[in-house]
Amino acid sequence: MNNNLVYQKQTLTREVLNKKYGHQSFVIWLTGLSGSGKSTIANELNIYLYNKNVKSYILDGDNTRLGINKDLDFSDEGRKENIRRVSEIAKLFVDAGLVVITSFISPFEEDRTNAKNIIGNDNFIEVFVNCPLEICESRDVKGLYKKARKGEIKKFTGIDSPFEAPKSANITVNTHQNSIDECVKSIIKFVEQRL
Ligand code: ADX
Repeated sequence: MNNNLVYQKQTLTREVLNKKYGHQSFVIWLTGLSGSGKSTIANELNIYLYNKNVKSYILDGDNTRLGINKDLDFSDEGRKENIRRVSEIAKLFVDAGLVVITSFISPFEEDRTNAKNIIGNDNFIEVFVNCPLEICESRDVKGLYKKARKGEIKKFTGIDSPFEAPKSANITVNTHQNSIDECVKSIIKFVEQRL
């Protein structure tokens, strides 16, 4: 930590921007296994918000790992740093007046709690995108479960790396039982009152 830093206040604060844009800013944090439907749900939520003239942006694990987080692996430490960095980015976006939809496996309770602390409890809506491993594996959209079973990918979530299901998510959607449309609608119902 550098003690020679002073936080620089700006005139166009989040409050000013929220007023100007006509909506609040916060984070919709999607957590769930690979293949559970996070990215699809994030995309549909984003379109819904766009059509309502709400400024929003998706932070997606695959995309951020191709860029800012390309130096990180899938070890517990790599995931921890991944979630820490994207939480700091999400926090900046909230400051910029946006609704942020994050799509990260974020398998560890401790890292999600850390994310909530960085972003701020009041700005954080945790959504558990629930789907049993067998179903995610049978979908295998990216063919990664197959590779993980063959041992070609190590530390794959659900196979040889754990997923700690959230204990106190604000919303849980079950993508094995309900359509994407139904899941998106139930999330919207919850977040709409926060806009
Ligand atoms: S997290 O665990 O650190 O939150 P993140 O959401 O960023 O993961 O990235 C997950 C994506 O990376 C998956 O959707 C999958 O496409 C890809 N991936 C590659 N290797 C792994 C792995 N070992 N475990 C999980 N996902 C992996």
